[in-house]
Amino acid sequence: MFDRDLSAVYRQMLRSRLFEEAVKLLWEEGKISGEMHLGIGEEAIAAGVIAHLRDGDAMALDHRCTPPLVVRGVDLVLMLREFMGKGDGLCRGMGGHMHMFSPQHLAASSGIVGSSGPLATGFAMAAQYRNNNCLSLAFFGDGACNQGMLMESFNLAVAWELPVLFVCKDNAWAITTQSSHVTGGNILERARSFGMDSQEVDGTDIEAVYTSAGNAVDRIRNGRGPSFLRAFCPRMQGHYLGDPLRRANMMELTIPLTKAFTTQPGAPVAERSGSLGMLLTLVGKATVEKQLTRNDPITRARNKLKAQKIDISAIDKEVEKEIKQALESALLAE
Ligand SMILES: Cc1ncc(C[n+]2csc(CCOP(=O)(O)OP(=O)(O)O)c2C)c(N)n1
Repeated sequence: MFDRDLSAVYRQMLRSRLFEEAVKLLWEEGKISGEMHLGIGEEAIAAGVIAHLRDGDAMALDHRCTPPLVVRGVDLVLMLREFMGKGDGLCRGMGGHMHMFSPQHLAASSGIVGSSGPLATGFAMAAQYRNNNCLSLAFFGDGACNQGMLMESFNLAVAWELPVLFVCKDNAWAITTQSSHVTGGNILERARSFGMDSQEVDGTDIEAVYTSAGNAVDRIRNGRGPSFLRAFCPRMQGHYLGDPLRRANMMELTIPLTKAFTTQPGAPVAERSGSLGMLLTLVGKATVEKQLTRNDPITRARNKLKAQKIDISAIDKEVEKEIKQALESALLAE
């Protein structure tokens, strides 16, 4: 049951979306250098899970850490300054968008895929030792589920009944690799095989995420050990901003691909055909992914609110203003 005003959770989702759209603008203007991984499409997961946290709970995050940090209340200007590599940023400009740390919020992220597992498990061990009824969250992708350190974390968290919620944001991709091509068995069954309470949820449906995460958090706070939540979500901006796979266009690819296929000498024809087939499948999937706006968690939340006759125009305006001001302040400090 959704026991909370959906509009409050929608506000958090929108804050994250508009903030990341501002980040995208800065990146496009060259004010943020290097790779930028956005969590656009993951807002319902961040807002629906984090809504159940209390003071003293911790978050260990991956390279798509912006939505959870925004939702948890980290200062937006400090984040923008950090992304721009400025000395007055959240981590003195030395972390960049992937290595964020806010001691006040007990939140840290890392670009080492899978590392949120051990980090959250270690925090959970400390919480258990202190007996303070706090818990930790680990956010990671489906690609991270093939990392040994994450499996080791599942194992110890179950064996020692640690208060940790493992959240897999499953977008079916790890850069250009489809998870299904490199994953044995089923991720949910894998988590269950450790003896861990494990559920699957549509990560674009805020009510479903909120409810599943709430059940898991209650269970954890009642001392029943860790839980695993697999939340399906779209990867709406590709792996990172400027992702060539996302921009790939069959018209533009035809000439270089034909050239590559016919150039001699080279690999045997069978091998070339296989590679060409694989490439075309990837481009096709990325194109379909680009068009899947019906999976947009923000649109879905708005539709739900509209169906409940809840007017969100005030929220929209307030959030737009908040993000605009954050952007202006971050740029003013130049
Ligand atoms: C230990 C490690 N191996 C490889 C990489 C390179 N890498 C960066 S992101 C990424 C894909 C991660 O996929 P997933 O966990 O599903 O997250 P997504 O990017 O799809 O959200 C990889 C392999 C890395 N950063 N760390």
